[in-house]
Amino acid sequence: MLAAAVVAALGAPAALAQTCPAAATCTPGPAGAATGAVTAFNMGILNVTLGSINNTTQGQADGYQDYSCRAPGTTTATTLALGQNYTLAVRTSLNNNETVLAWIDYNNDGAFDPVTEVIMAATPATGTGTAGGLHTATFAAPATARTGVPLRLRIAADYTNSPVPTPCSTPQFSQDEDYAVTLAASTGPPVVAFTTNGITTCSGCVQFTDASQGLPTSWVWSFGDGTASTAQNPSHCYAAAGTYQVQLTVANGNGNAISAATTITYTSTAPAAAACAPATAAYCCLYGVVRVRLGALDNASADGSAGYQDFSCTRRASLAVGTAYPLQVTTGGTLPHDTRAYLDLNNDGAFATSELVGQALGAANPTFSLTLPATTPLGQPLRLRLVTDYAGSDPQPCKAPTNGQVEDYAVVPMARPLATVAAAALPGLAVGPNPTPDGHLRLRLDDPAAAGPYAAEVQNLLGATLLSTALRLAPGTDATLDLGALAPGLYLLRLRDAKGQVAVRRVVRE
Ligand SMILES: [Ca+2]
Ligand SMILES: [Ca+2]
Ligand SMILES: [Ca+2]
Repeated sequence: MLAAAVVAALGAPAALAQTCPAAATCTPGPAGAATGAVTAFNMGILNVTLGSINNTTQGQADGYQDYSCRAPGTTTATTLALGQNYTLAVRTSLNNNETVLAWIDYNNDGAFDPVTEVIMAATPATGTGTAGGLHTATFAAPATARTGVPLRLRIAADYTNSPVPTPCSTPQFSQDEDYAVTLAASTGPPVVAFTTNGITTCSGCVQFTDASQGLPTSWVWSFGDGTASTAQNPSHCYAAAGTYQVQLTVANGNGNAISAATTITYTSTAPAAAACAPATAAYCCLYGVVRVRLGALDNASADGSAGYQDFSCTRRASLAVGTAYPLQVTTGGTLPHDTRAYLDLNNDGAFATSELVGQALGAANPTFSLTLPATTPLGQPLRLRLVTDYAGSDPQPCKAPTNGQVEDYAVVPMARPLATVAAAALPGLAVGPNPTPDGHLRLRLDDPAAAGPYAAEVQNLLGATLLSTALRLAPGTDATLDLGALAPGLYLLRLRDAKGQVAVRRVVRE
């Protein structure tokens, strides 16, 4: 121990300086040894880039390749700074999908720790066509990693249907390659950044995660409500609904940096919590909900592979009561689905049979018509639940889908906008006195063609119906309405004739 410490303190003589990474404790074999000839599948690692590494090679037929021990300045070694983000890009064959993983032997012991030394977790290819076969991952070397010596970078690739590669496994169809990475201490001030688990919260609590580069050693979070934290990754709960500006200040031995403000919105109006959250039992075959459109809401999401998803806090549609809206559900893949939509109209967290608002059995991509009853209380968000599963599955609001998915959204009932009603209808109708001091209104019709029975409703500006009656309009005979029970204010008088045509007048009760 003492001798080793002395050697480390003195440094190794320059002539003996390590120019290659520590020998690997394991070496993957070439693909095909167990399964016979696999060259026809054309898999393999064809190009690797990281820092100054840019190495284009042949694929699987090369077998395991150790490119790590080359002269400095070659395209198979690079120097990176601790704590800074770098992106490793690995291109594999276009012919077959491959899974790629990568590790750096940060402590230079020749072995790859599957947790602390992984820099690319199992990553499928992105891109199509000539951009296909590309695997990327961004990572930052930890403060504890060895600096100043070449460290072994191992990249493992194999067919997606083969077992996920480990640092020591021999691939069935693809290839492993090793490179060299030398780490250097971080020399500049930190670059500040952070993420959250959502900038809109309905619980009031937000998880903040530091994403700064340059290995900061101190953190000061200002949550915008007069409180602060010096934790690296704090969780914070706001006491009152509102919007808050959050800033993070980080520092290391070389300086500090202050983030721009991120706005957090705490909305305390949320649908009642759902009584059940059905998980997908056995996702399969691209079943699920991948897009929902309703009013101004348009939400793309993962299919049933993501299981139950609750979007009811952040994904809301404001809908006017008494108005029909198309609810478009895009189902995953091309197979037919059974889909049902429920709206928790009484906001009790449960979905009664009477709250089924649409269903489509044995169909892909259904569109439902959703109309909120005119009596729906305004402003309170209601939970909209979509359940979808394979055709013949008879999905239910609290039944776990076999292959499909349950997703929740929120619908916010709003007053019917004036623009949607025919204010110019019934030009021959006079309503007075308006304003009315005692609530009595006379309705006088000059147009004989418009004579007949009418349904009359008086609504407040929130769309709630306060008075509903039937009356007959005819020239020479005034109809009367009594608004005497209403509070002073502005109201809408809606008159609907036998054909369903609607006329609206604004009336003021003094
Ligand atoms: Ca290769
Ligand atoms: Ca190691
Ligand atoms: Ca209910």
